[in-house]
Amino acid sequence: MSKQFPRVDLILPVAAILFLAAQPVISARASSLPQAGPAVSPAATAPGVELPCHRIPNLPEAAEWYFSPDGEYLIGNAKGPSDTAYHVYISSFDGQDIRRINDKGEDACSYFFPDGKHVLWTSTRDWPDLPKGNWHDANDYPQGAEIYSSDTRGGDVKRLTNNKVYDAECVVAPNGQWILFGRQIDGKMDLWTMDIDGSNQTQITFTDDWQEGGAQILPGGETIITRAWKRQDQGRGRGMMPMQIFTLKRDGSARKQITSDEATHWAPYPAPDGRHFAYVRVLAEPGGRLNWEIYLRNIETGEERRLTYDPAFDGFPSISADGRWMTFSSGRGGKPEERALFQHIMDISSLGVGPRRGQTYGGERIPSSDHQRRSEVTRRSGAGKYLRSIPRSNER
Ligand SMILES: [Ca+2]
Ligand SMILES: [Ca+2]
Repeated sequence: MSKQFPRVDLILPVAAILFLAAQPVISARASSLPQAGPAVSPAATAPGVELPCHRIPNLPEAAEWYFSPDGEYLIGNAKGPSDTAYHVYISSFDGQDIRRINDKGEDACSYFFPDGKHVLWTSTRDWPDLPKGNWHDANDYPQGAEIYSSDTRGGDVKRLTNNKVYDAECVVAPNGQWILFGRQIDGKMDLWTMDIDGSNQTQITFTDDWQEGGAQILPGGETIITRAWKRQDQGRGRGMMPMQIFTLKRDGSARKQITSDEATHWAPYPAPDGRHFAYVRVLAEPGGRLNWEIYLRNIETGEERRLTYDPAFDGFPSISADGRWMTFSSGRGGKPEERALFQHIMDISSLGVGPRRGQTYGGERIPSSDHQRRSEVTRRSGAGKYLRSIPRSNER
């Protein structure tokens, strides 16, 4: 993940987390953040108001979480009291039902299958003798990282990759038929796809200069959104490491650069409307202090709205299938010396990025069955109401 960067990865190896506060986190998926952010317009750093958000109760230090298809649960990395490393956990939306999925090795990126009954995750559990590596340093990614699927209680584990190279940053396609992931060979990161049983592993990017990763799939199921940095920038010191966001088709064709200014554009996550995505921009505040903030951007027009306004790290945004909630990892509210990240949920229902009929980005259509499923997501458990009943984590 990120090199010399603040790390708090999600994937984070234990010790890594400790730094977080002062230096934000980054994860495998998001990996490699630049250290010094590019200049930002004054408007971007002006005080603003956040939508209501709440910290998920009971979860220990956590980062990089994703919603289940029905929005009732989330999956991500956390480090519980008895853990010596970050592991994959599943938590209910309200933090009342928390389970560890794996307890061996060190875990990283995870994701729900659209059936809500299976999950995908990354771990070094089967290579205890390989060097641990560093999830944040692209020059030292854990070569023992493999991708697994299991049920939502950690049973029925199936290993999908088996090699001594880094495999991580994995997501499942909206139709549940294929998996998108990142693999690093000879220091080069590229995107790959495979069937859900691990067969047909296929490389889809072949870019010697750009290092892709942290990719997601748009709701139509045919377009991928990813961030990438240039290999030549990977060794940059405390200056900056520009990152840009691209879209491409699932076979690697039709590559298109979405962002262009000299900034760090990191951790893109598509909204269910197929037209917007959330991402993280690293701001250089007055005095040179870095601040990771989350933005929502229209893919085609480039119109943006800043969603977080907090001096602490805010990153790893992901959005529920109904477009009502965004979860993200943040160091807000903690003591500076703790440097820990915790998982928060923001009510973004007012932004109108939920499922919509008709064409999405690139002329794709969300399959009607999937559209219906996303539209029908409701929180029958009342967890959303519960969450709203606890103090906001951004009350000012
Ligand atoms: Ca591997
Ligand atoms: Ca922030």
